[in-house]
Amino acid sequence: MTTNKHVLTWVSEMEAMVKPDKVVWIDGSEAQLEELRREAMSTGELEKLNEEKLPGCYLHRSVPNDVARVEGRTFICSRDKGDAGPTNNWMAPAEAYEKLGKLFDGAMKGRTMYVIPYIMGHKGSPFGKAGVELTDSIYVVVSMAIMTRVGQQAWDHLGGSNDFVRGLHGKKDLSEEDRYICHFPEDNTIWSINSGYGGNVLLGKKCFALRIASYQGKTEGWMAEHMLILGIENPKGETKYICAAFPSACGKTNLAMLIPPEIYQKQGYKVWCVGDDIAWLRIGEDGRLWAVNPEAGFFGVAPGTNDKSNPNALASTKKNSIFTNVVHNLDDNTVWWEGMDKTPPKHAVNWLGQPWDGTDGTKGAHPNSRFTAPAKNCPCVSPEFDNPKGVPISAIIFGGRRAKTAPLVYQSRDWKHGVFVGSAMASETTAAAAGAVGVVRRDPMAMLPFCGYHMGDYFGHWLEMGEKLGGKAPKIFNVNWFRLDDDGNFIWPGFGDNMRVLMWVLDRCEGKGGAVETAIGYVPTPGAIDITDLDITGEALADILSVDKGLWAADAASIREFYQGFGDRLPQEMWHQLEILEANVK
Ligand code: GTP
Ligand code: SPV
Ligand code: MN
Repeated sequence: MTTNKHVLTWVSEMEAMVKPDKVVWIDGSEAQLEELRREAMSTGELEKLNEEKLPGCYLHRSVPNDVARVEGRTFICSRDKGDAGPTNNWMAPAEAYEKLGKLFDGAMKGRTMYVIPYIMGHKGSPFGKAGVELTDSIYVVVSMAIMTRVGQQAWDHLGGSNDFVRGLHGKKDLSEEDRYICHFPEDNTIWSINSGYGGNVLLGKKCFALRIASYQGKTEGWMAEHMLILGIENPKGETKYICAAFPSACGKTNLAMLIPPEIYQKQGYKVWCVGDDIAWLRIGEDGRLWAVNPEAGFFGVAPGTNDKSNPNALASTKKNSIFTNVVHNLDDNTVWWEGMDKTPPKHAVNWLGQPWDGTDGTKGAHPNSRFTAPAKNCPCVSPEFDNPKGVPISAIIFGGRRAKTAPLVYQSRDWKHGVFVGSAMASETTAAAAGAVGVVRRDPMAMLPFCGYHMGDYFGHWLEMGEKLGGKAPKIFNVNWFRLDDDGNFIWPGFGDNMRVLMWVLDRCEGKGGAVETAIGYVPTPGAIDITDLDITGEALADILSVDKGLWAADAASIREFYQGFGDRLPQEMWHQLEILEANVK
């Protein structure tokens, strides 16, 4: 418990508004969490899974209209509308507090309000930040205990300070029409109502660690990014670190814990996972860019995760994990999802809670069904995972899901060009957010749904960070694992074999690695990417490394249109970079 008067005052104000029957302060102890899990089992909110096969694991279902982030109901409530920028929904803070205040009024009557103290980052670290989430959901409490560092350590970290993010979440009646996820960056505050889905309600994650933290980073001179962090250890025992930003459900968790192909394993290469979704980046005393993962767990996409595509993620879910909206296999009380193996369980319940045996052509698991697993479970979790200093970054990789246009990999000419490449990222939409799937949209730095302020200013912040980093700035690359052939098949094998591309990236960081300069940047020479043992021809590789000027001219036109939306807050440098591309593809 805490004596922090800022916390106590705020909690009692919120309590007066939501009027719970009871308030329970979460201490992070296993005994308290176990008591809560038991209570959730008695109401059906959680179902206990097979204790031998999946010890400490639970199944959870959200309601069918609440299975993904809701970008249309997500707001940035800055005082000045202009500060939210053209890519965010905006509501005036006073209006949002009033509107949601009415919804929250008495919203916890007959319920318990849980007070969850947590840290994003590490206890005692100047880079760790405290948050407090109030919620009426046990699912949220037990998930936050996996995803963040919860309990007394957060009170110790905060001390008497007022510097904590105030998160209020209420399930209310899960009404879609009155669902709101509102962020008040100038007040360090998040209010979320009428949802029970991960990204909308585990407020430490996207709401705090990206939307609020990106604003804090801009103000305080650091960056909060939608990036995985991984380390590649060479046979001499030296480890180089890479950050990569891909949009939701475009391969961060998979890349973050990849298993190296045999050719690299034999030589002694290893891959270490520092983080799979969020990176907080700062300039270290040595002038380099350093990254920490502020989270403590993985909230990963279940479908497609199997012992070939991502054995490390699968292993991470084998104990103390929560599965949401997957198939419940009643034969042995375990879970299943599409892409786990080829045989759906015969005697099962689908994500909607209905009997299902995989024969009626419907999907058993929701495409955005997820696992919530402690990072410590991951067989390749980095020895630096708990290091509050983080790890030094050699390369930054942007990437998206694109059937055409973007080659397998290319390197930007320099940091400024790299910022342009990130700003012009485009990707096909996925099931991670409500709405159409497979539509190409611009998603700068994979931050479109997560930047808590004007994105023109955000590009400016990237450029400024590059100025400060100077010659020590990481090199910037772009990848696309998702190029399709004429029959709609992925050309590149992907997954573990993406290591072959990362090796070229690291080579380039050391001034090695063959490359040719093209209209869009440096592309590997044939032979610079090792395809030993791969079922891909040199021709096919050359094809996915090719740069089609016609397609890029069309892309440049679409970037110009996109840029126009940012008005005069788009840095001049971005226009300059676009003009270079336009000239190059003419
Ligand atoms: P969020 O948690 O939503 O931020 O997603 P993420 O970026 O961590 O994506 P994740 O690694 O969970 O991958 C999402 C989907 O992409 C899964 O269905 C994967 O099977 C698929 N995927 C990941 N990597 C590759 C790849 O290299 N090639 C192909 N073809 N598919 C991939
Ligand atoms: C994403 O959608 O990018 C996720 C899942 O990582 S959520 O936490 O729902 O945002
Ligand atoms: Mn994500």
